Amino acid sequence: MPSVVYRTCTLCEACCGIAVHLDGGRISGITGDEQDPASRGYVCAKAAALRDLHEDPDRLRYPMRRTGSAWHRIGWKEAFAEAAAGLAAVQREHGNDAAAIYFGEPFVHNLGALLFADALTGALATRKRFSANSLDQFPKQLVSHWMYGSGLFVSVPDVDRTDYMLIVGANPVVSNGSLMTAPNMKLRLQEIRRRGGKVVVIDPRHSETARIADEHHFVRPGTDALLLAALIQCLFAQGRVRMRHLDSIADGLDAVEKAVADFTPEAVADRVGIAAETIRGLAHAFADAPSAVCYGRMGTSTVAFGTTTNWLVEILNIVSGNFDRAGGAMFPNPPVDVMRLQPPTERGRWVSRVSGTAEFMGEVPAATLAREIETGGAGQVHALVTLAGNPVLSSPAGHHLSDALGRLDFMVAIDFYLNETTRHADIILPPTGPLEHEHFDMVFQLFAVRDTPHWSPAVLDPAPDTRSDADILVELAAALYRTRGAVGRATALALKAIDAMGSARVARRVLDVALRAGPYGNGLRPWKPGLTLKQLREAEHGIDLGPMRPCMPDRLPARASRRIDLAPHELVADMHRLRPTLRPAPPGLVLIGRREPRTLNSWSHNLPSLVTGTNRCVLHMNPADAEARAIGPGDQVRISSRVGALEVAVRVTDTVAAGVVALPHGYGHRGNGLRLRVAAEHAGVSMNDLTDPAEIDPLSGNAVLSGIAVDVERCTAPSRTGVE
Ligand SMILES: Nc1nc2c(c(=O)[nH]1)N[C@H]1C(S)=C(S)[C@@H](COP(=O)(O)OP(=O)(O)OC[C@H]3O[C@@H](n4cnc5c(=O)[nH]c(N)nc54)[C@H](O)[C@@H]3O)O[C@H]1N2
Ligand SMILES: Nc1nc2c(c(=O)[nH]1)N[C@H]1C(S)=C(S)[C@@H](COP(=O)(O)OP(=O)(O)OC[C@H]3O[C@@H](n4cnc5c(=O)[nH]c(N)nc54)[C@H](O)[C@@H]3O)O[C@H]1N2
Ligand code: SF4
Ligand SMILES: [Mo]
Repeated sequence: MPSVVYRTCTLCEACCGIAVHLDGGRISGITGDEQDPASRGYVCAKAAALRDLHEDPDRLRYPMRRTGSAWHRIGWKEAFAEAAAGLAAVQREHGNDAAAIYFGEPFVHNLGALLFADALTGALATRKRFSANSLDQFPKQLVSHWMYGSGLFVSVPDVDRTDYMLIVGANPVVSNGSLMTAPNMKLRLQEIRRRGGKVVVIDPRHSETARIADEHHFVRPGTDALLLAALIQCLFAQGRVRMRHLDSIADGLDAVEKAVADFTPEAVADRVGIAAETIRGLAHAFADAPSAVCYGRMGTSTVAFGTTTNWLVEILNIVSGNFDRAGGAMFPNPPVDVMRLQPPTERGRWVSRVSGTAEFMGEVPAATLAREIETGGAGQVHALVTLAGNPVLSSPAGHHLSDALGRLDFMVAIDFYLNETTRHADIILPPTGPLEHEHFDMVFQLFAVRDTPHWSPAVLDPAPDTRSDADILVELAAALYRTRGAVGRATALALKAIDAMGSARVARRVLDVALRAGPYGNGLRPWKPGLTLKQLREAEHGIDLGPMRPCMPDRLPARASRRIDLAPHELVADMHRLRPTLRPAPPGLVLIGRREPRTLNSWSHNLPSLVTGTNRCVLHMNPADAEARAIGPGDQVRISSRVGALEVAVRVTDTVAAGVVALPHGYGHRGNGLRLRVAAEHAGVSMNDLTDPAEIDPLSGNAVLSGIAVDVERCTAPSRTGVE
C-alpha cells in the first residue's frame, strides 16, 4: 500500500518539510511537502538522497571491531563492554582528560543524540571536548555571549521583511542558509528585490548568491573586519547613528565610536580591495534603507579576526537602528527555549594546554586536536570518542590529524560510515539512519526566521538489533560506569529508567515538558491551554507560529542584567590587533573554500544521486593568475601551503577575484581501509591538507579555513583532467 510520511529533512539547517513516499515498506520517492509552512514544497537535490543514505550498502548497521586493518562484526553487548573498557583503561592510567570527545555537525540535527550526549560526557568527565562549532560559528556565539549574555542568543536576519540585505561571506543560495533557518533562500532573496529592496553581496567569489544580487563586491579574504569598521565609522562620522529603543539598555556606544575612528574608508580601501567611495556609498544605502540587515557567515567566521568581524556585524545592525525590529536583525522565539533550559554559557574556566585558548561553552579548539594527541605531559590525549564527525577531512591539517589518530591508544567512533576518521577507531558503534528514528529540530528553531516547529516521525522501522544514537550514548555511558564501578545513585537510577522506558519515549517526554515550559506552552500549568507534543504530532506539516517579534529587553538573557554590552573589552582590545593589518597585503595567492549544491561537508559523496556529472573537486583560479603562472584550463596543478601540498585540476574563471583560488572541502576519500565505494570513485583531494592548525582566531579558538597563503604551479607531467 503506498503511503506518505511527512517530516523534516535533517541534512542541513534549512529543515525543509519533506514527503517520504513509501511503497511496500520501501521508499519510492522523497519530495517537498507543499503544506510545510516554512518551506512550502521547496527541497534541494539532497533531500532525495536520504533514500540513498537509507539504502547505502556501505552504511554500517552493526558494531565493528578492528584487529590490525581487519574489521569484524561483533555483538552490541561486547562492543559496549570493550569500548568502555578501552576508554576506562586510558583514563585510569592517565587521568580523565586523557580521553577526548569530538562532536561533528550532524550531532545537532539529531534529537536523541542532543538529549543524551550528556550521559556520555558525564561518564567521561573530560575537559577535552572538541566539536565542529570551532570550525564554524563559535565567533558569532562568543559575540552573543559577550554582548547579550548567552552564546545561545543569536541574532537572525529578518530576510522576509528586510528592504536591504548585506550578505558578507555567506552563500545561502548554495548552502541553503546557516544560522538562519529559512528554506528556499533563492526565492526569499528574489522576493526582497521584487518588493523594491536590494541584495548586496561581499565575497571574494562571484558566488551563486552574488549572481542573483543587485550588487557584488570582491573583497580580499580575511579583511571584512576592516570593511565593517569603515561602514560603522561612516555612520558615526555622518551623524547617522540611531539607537532607537536600545538607547536605554545598551552600554558602550562611545567606546565603539572610538574603536572604529581610525578605520575610515580611505584607510581600509586598498587592503580590503573596495574603493573608498564605494564603501561610503554602501554605508549610506544601508543607513537610508527603510530597513536593512547585515548577515555574515562562514566567510566572517573562519578567519583570523572571526570574533571581531562578527561583533562588527552586530554593531552595524545596532547603530543603524536595524536591531530588534522587523526587517533587521531579530531574535526567534523558539518553542523549546533551549537557552533558558540550559545553564548560562561560560568561557575561560580553563584554557587549552596546547594553544592557551580559553575554553568556550566547555570546548577547546578542534584545530588543536592533533597537537593534544602529540604533545606529551599531563593531560595528553590518548583516547578519543567521535560522534558524527569526520575531523580528518573537516579540520585543519587533517592529514596530520590522521597520523595522530593512528597513534592513539584507543578510539571509539559513533558513526555509520567507515571513513577517513572512523577507520582509526578500535570500535565503531553505528547508529540508525535519520529516517529510522523520530526527530524534532531543537537547535535550528533557535535560528528560524519564522517559528515553525515540526515533529518528524520515524519513516521506517529500524532493522532488527540496531541502535539509535540516543541508545548508544546511554548504553555506552552505562557500560563506562559499570567498568569503573563508580556511579552516583541519581545517575544510576536515571540510566536505568531510560533503559526501561526506551530512549525514544524518554525523548518524547522531555520534549513535551520543554514545549509546555516554553513560550507557547502553558507554563506547566495543566489547566491552561498551550502547545504540547500531542498538538505538534497531530500537525503533520508543522505549525506556523509567525515571524520574529521585537523582544528587547525582555528576552535578553538574565545574566546580562538585561543590558547589552556594545563594547566588550576583549573586542575593543582586538581592534589594536586589527590595526596593523591595514598595511598592504603580502603578495601571492590565498585559498578560500567553495560549497557545492550537491555536497554536504565530507559525507555526501557516497550517495550515488549526489555524485553524478562532472568532477566538482577542482581549483577555481582567476584568468590573470592563471596566465601569470602559464596555467591553462584543465591543467593539473600543485598547490602548497605551510602545512601540505596536493595536486588538483584547475578551472580558469573570473568568478574568483584575482589573487584568490577556491577549492571545496570534504573531499579526499583516499587511503586504505575506507568503506566508501561510491566516494572512492570521486575521491578528490582534501582542502584541509592545506589549512593550518596554527592559525586560529585567538578569541573564540575558531579555525582559520579561509584566506590560506598558498603557492600554485603547473604540474610538469602532461595531464588530462576533463576540466575546461
Ligand atoms: N576547509 C574547510 N573545512 C571545513 C569547512 C569549510 O568550509 N572549509 N566547514 C566546516 C564546517 S561549517 C563544519 S560544520 C565542519 C563539519 O565537520 P564534521 O562534522 O567533522 O564533518 P562532517 O563531514 O559533517 O561529518 C559528519 C560525520 O557524521 C556522520 N553522521 C551523519 N549523520 C549521523 C548521525 O545521525 N549520527 C552519527 N552518529 N553520525 C552521523 C557521517 O557519517 C560523517 O562521518 O567542517 C568544517 N570544515
Ligand atoms: N550544499 C551544501 N550546503 C551546505 C553545506 C555543504 O557542505 N554543502 N554545509 C552546511 C554547513 S555545515 C554550513 S556551516 C553552512 C555554511 O553556509 P555559508 O556560510 O552560507 O556557506 P559557504 O559556502 O561556506 O559560504 C561562505 C562564503 O564566504 C565566502 N568567503 C570566503 N572567505 C571570505 C572572506 O574572507 N570574506 C568574505 N566576505 N567572504 C568570504 C566564500 O566565497 C563563500 O561564498 O552551509 C551548510 N549547507
Ligand atoms: S535545503 Fe537542506 S533541509 Fe532542505 S532539502 Fe536540501 S538538504 Fe534538506
Ligand atoms: Mo557548519
